[in-house]
Amino acid sequence: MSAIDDLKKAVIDGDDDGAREYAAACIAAGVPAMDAVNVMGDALRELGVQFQNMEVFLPEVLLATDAFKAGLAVLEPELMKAVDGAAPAKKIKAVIATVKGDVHAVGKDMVATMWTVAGFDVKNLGADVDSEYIVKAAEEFGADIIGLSALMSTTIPHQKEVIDFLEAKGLRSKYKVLVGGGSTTPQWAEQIGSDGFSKDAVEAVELAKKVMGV
Ligand code: B12
Repeated sequence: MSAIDDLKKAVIDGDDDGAREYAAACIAAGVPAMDAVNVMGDALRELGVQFQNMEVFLPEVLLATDAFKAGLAVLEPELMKAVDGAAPAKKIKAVIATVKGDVHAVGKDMVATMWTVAGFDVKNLGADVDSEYIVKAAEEFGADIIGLSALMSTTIPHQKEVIDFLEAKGLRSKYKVLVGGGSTTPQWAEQIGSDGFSKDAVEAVELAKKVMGV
C-alpha cells in the first residue's frame, strides 16, 4: 500500500501513531499535504456511512477523529509551506465555531487551519458554541468574518440564529458570515442570508478572500 492509503487506513483504524507515521511518510514521498488531509476526511466520511449502517459505533468514530487530528498536526507545517506568500495584504480576522448543540469539530478545525495557513488571524471558538457568545467573541476579537460550521439537520438552524442575532443587534453589516459543514447546502446558505458557503476547507480560503475583496 502507498503512504496515502496507509494514512487513510490508520485514520479508519483510529491509530494515532500510524496516522502520524504515515502522514510523515506522505510528506517524505512528496504527496501534496492537502491531498493527505483530504484522504483523512474521506476516511471519516466513510466511517460515517458505516456508522449510519450500524457497522461501527461512536467509540470507533471518536478514535478515528483523534487519529485525524494526529495526522493533521504532522501535515500542518507542510500546508503552511504550500500557501506561503499567498497571504493577503490586509490581515483578515475571523472567528469560527461549530454552532450550539453540535460537537462535530474536525471540519471546522480544518477550515481554521487553512485560514491560518492563508495568513488570516483566526480565533477558533470551539464546538457547541452558543450563538450569543459567537457574536460577543466576534465583537471582542474585531473579526471581519464569522465562520459557522454545522453538521446536523437539527443544528443548522443555529447558523440562522447567529445571523438573526446580528441583525437584532444592528451588527449584521459589520461581518461576512460564512457557513459550511455536512448538513449545510448552498441553497440553505442563501436562504438564511449568509454571505457564502463552501464545501471544503480549500474553497473556504477562496471564499473568504472573495467576500473580503482581496
Ligand atoms: C466524526 C463524526 C462524529 C464524531 C465527532 C468528533 C469531533 N470531535 O468532531 C462524534 C463521534 C463525536 C459524533 C457524534 C455524533 N454524530 Co457524528 N459524525 C461524524 C462523521 C463520521 C464525520 C464528520 C467529519 O469530521 N467529517 C470530516 C470533515 C473533514 O468534513 P466536514 O465536517 O464536512 O467539513 C468539511 C466541509 O463541510 C467544510 N466545512 C465544515 N465546516 C465549515 C465551516 C465553514 C465556515 C466553511 C466555509 C466550511 C466548512 O470544510 C470542511 C473541511 O473540508 C459524520 C459523517 C459525515 N458524513 O460527515 C457523522 C455525522 C455528522 N454524525 C451524525 C450524528 C447523527 C451524530 C450523533 C447525533 C450520533 C449519536 N447518535 O449520538 C452525535 C452528535 C452529537 C452532537 N450533539 O453533536 C450524522 C448527522 C446526520 C444529520 N444529517 O443530521 C452524520 C452525518 C453521520 C450519519 N450519516 O448519520 N460524530
